[in-house]
Amino acid sequence: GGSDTAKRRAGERAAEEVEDGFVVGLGTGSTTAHAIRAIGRAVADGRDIRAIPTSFQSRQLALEVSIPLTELDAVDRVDLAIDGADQVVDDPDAAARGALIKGGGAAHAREKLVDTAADRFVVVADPSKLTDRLERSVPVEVLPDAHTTVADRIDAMEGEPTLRTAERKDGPVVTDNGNLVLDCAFGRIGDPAALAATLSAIPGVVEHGLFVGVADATYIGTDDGVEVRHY
Ligand code: DER
Repeated sequence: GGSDTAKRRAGERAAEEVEDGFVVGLGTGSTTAHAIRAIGRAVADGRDIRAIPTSFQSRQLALEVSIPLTELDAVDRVDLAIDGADQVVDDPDAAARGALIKGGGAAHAREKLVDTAADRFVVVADPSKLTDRLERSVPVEVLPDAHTTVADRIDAMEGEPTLRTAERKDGPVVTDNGNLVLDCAFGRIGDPAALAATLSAIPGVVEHGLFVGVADATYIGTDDGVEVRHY
């Protein structure tokens, strides 16, 4: 992935949007981790901020930096969500500008829930995530019983499904929700909205990593600054 300096600049710039009294959705991954640490510093300075984590990892880090935690069913609104991405469409002329592929960390089900529940959702990324067309594999979280039936449907759609295997555990990655992940290679995705709708309709699919039309902005960290894209 990109440089840690770039990731840190993006995360810290997004954290500057957090105001006193905010409820903030905390995404998952190494770039958002910088935002979480910055929010921890704001809390230490006396800011009144509550956070809703999107994974075991983001909850652990929020606890580590003492950000008070809450849940969706305990708040009236989520003011801002900050999250990373694996790919961001950055072609100014693309209809899918701002579309994302997420799920590299297998946290995309709760991420999409919190990111879309927020009044404003900003992405934090380094330049290596930018693309003119989405083309990475799309992570699809599936009920464990459904991994073969969903794989068959993905095969029939010219997608190449691979059950995500764990590194230091025998067998597959198991998500925070107790499900499995199929990484589905469709090649270059011309119409992410259409593919997103098709994937969502497959029985056994819990959530997929196509985030289309949900991001409000992306902060792109570089080695000497931060760029912002508004959608
Ligand atoms: O899983 C996700 O969607 C994460 O946001 C992730 O893919 C981005 O992780 P990174 O910031 O460590 O690249």
